Amino acid sequence: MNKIAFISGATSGIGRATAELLAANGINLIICGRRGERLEELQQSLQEKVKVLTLVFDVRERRVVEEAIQNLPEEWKNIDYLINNAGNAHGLSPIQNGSVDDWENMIDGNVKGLLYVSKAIIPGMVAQRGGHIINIGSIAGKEVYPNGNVYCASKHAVDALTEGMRLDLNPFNIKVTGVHPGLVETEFSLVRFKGDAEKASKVYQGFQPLTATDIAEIIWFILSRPPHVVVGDIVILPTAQASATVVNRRS
Ligand code: NDP
Ligand code: 8X3
Repeated sequence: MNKIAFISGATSGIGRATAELLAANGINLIICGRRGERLEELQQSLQEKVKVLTLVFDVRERRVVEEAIQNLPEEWKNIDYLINNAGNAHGLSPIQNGSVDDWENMIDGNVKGLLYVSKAIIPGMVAQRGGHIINIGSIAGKEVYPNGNVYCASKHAVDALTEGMRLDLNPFNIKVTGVHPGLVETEFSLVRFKGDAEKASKVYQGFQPLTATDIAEIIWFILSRPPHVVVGDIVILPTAQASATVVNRRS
């Protein structure tokens, strides 16, 4: 079997675009998310090119994640690439007004979920003495912006875990990369603002944001480097964005 990539959060945005680009490059895929119908549609559209396995789970459910990965069919067990992409922001409020449910959602999904998936997949990479883990962080993991508090904290944790993984997995020839995008137009803001499409669209007004495909192309570039090269850490911004808070908007 050709190389296998495991992509969490493949039902939308960056994860979906990455699945499409990896399939175009002959990489077999394990695609995950909570929305099973979307995973099936994606499987249908990619399976002429590569083998595609779908796993429907919520990354916050530790036992479900463990069981799904432990029970992978034998031919799917040797995962070469892990793209830890599942995650979202929930809310944008000053800390004193924040919702504890939103906080738990972000910490449980963006941090603990990433750990549950990694914990289940890393032993196979250690046994193979190889593999590549890409953690999708954010500019919010490099800087803190007003009202971003807990989302920023969750992405700072992803940044620290990426460094920790690179250090600990170094003896086993496992590559670890942190990919940190700025503003990418996906369903991200729709989720952050709980389905308020007008509020979400304003985030991307007056400048040209990144697309999910822009990030997928960077991910494929990183994965396709020769064995002796690893991109450790990369921040990708729209040209109009200079920092988490400075965006050159026309209006
Ligand atoms: P989308 O909302 O379009 O996609 C998020 C994906 O994550 C979906 O496939 C969703 O699947 C999955 N997901 C979210 N929560 C869970 C969960 N609890 N269990 C399983 N899957 C989950 O947003 P993006 O594509 O933009 O986001 C992808 C990653 O990129 C996230 O980690 C985000 O923080 C990061 N990022 C995004 C930026 C942006 O500006 N858009 C910038 C920087 C980083 P489903 O709902 O089907 O479960
Ligand atoms: C997503 C980018 O700036 O909305 O991580 O936090 S931002």
